[in-house]
Amino acid sequence: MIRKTILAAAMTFGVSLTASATTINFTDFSSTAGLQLNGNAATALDDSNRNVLRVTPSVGNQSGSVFSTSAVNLGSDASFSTKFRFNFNHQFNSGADGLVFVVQTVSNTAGGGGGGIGYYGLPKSVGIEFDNWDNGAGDGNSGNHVGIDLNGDVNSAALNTSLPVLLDSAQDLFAWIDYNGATNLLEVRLSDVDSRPVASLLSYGVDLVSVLGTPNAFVGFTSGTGLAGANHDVISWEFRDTFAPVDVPEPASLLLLGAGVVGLGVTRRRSWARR
Ligand SMILES: [Ca+2]
Ligand SMILES: [Ca+2]
Ligand SMILES: [Ca+2]
Repeated sequence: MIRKTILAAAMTFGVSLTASATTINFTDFSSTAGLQLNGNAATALDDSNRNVLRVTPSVGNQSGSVFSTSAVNLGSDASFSTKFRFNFNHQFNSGADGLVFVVQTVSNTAGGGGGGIGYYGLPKSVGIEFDNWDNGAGDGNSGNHVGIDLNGDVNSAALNTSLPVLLDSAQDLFAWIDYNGATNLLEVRLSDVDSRPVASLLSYGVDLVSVLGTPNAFVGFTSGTGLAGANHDVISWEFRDTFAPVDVPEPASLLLLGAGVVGLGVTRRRSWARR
């Protein structure tokens, strides 16, 4: 009995330290198992023959979203980390309206299209928008910006209008979004190469537990088009239900501690066996 308890405890502890916290991981979208596609969202083959998630196609007046079928439990402090690769292409009338990474708790539907980017009107939510159309003051008068939106309001709570990339470049772009519930800090990173930038593009303090009202959230993407449009494609996506930034190596001390705990379990087992 004692032996079993010690081993079980050691294994549980080791798993929690060394196993990945990944709960969603799509290297492509040849399968969308576990996802619900809403509105005009669909899978598609892009120009490079990749199976992508086309959250909205390059057609006017579209609204689409893709969310986890089941709510993900973010834990008591609502922490999460995610990374995705995306591409806006086949623009018409200069490309619009963008893509939003959304954590919402009420439903897994899409909001208003056009300048609403499929996010407008979603209550109890946070949206990180990649906006390629200038709708005026709420967009910082920019047609190439990243913003943090709350509770379905596309007038961003925080904006960066000096991006290192052009959203309408039709090139693959990479985004990293991390929320640390212990510090209440939401950080956004963006690059045109697959290498996580050291500096964040946006860093915003927000108590997500208060915004969401529950740690159980549908996570995914929304998009919209209006009189202008583009294919808004997500090419790959990883989501973790803890603060564990993707592409940041696990601290060596944690790995050593994990190994030590496993070693402890083995030692106890041997000493018990001798009796
Ligand atoms: Ca544009
Ligand atoms: Ca806009
Ligand atoms: Ca905007």
